[in-house]
Amino acid sequence: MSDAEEINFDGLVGPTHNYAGLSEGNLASARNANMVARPREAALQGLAKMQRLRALGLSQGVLPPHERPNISWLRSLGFSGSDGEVWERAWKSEPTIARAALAASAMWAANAATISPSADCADGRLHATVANLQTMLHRILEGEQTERTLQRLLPDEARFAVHSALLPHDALSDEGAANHMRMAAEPGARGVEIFVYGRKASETKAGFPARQTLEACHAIARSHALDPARTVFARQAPQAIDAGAFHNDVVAVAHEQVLFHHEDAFADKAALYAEVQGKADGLAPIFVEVPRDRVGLEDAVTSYLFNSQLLRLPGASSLTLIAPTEVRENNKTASYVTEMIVQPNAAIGQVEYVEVRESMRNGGGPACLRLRIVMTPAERAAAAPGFFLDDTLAAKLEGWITRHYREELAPDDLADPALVRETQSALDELTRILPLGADFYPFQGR
Ligand code: SUG
Repeated sequence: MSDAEEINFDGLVGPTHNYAGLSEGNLASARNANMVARPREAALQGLAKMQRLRALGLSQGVLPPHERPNISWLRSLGFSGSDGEVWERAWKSEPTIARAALAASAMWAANAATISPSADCADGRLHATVANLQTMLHRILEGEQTERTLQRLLPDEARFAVHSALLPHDALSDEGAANHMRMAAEPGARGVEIFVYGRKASETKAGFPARQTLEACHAIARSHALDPARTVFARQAPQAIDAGAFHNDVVAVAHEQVLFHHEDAFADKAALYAEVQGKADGLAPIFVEVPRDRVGLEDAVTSYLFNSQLLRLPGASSLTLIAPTEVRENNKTASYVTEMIVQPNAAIGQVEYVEVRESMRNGGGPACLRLRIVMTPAERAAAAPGFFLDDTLAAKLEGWITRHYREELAPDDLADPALVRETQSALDELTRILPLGADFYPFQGR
């Protein structure tokens, strides 16, 4: 047995969390546009989820929010003056650009990067490719800081390879781990990596945006030196995207031997099953399919049943689903889950509900908020220790959130130049709580 473990690194919700309706094809983001957001509650909900997983016996990491509003980007677009003036001017003259510059979307760490554990990579290193997130203007801004964060977290080049984002172009559209699954007999064993794409670069587009191209998946698999004999590329069902599954992780999640998915998640389910089975040397895959006549795509998307975290608690004989409370509030998904976990020999035998409502209103469930990194004990020892959550760090973060975050952000509050000062002073302090240093955020150098 290998001692490698899968560690969830959650994105800390940033102080500018708001509802701007920025993501076409993400029904929650559209539905909740211009609602009053509660940044303090959002961040505390995220932290409480991380602490819950720790209480269940799992290791947990944390990733810092990005500098928002992104004043450097606004300066590059010709705005000048003090940082507060840049913000006021941008807000007044370019509202679309300003809203993108304010988004706290880096909280959804499943979109930060694609991770391949060292067991899967020919050079024996753990590989990470930063996602270019090129489909949405507000998200394309994330790659630069994500790369710096991952370099701080994974500094040892002999063990870790952090790749820059693919050139941001429509043909190489990449949204990271949200469109990537891995099945393995246990986390440290060689796995089967499954890349899920929505379109090929040459195809004409129709319907909601398909944010992942096959070409991007191929590029990542090549850079990570994955074995083609253990790598699968599967097309997401176009009807799932059009029903609001803008990432594969809205309709499917995998862990160890288990792939839990909606009947309509994949364009060719039979081919996917056959390919996984054929490539799964040493692993007996279990497919847990939720039929559409039990849970329709619409209920899957509104409840975020599949955007749950699927994991094995220490010593447990079956997997646990960490689901959003919205799953419990939906009769269809609630009764499906209740029945599923009591089946004899259920692959998924427990459910835990977590409250991440503020994030959910922007289309981000428990699984969106985390980036999974499988680490061997040696890799964990080589990673920067300050990103791993313990009670002391959690208490510091809780105090920091409570001191710095606004309780509410209404659409009319967003123009306020004081928001720039507030978020900068919050992030400045954060660089002393997490191992970021005095030059991490661009404003620190101005
Ligand atoms: O990219 N929402 C994010 C949600 C990302 C969820 N991630 C995963 N499924 N892994 C998105 O659409 C909304 C922001 C706003 O509208 O203010 C937003 O960016």
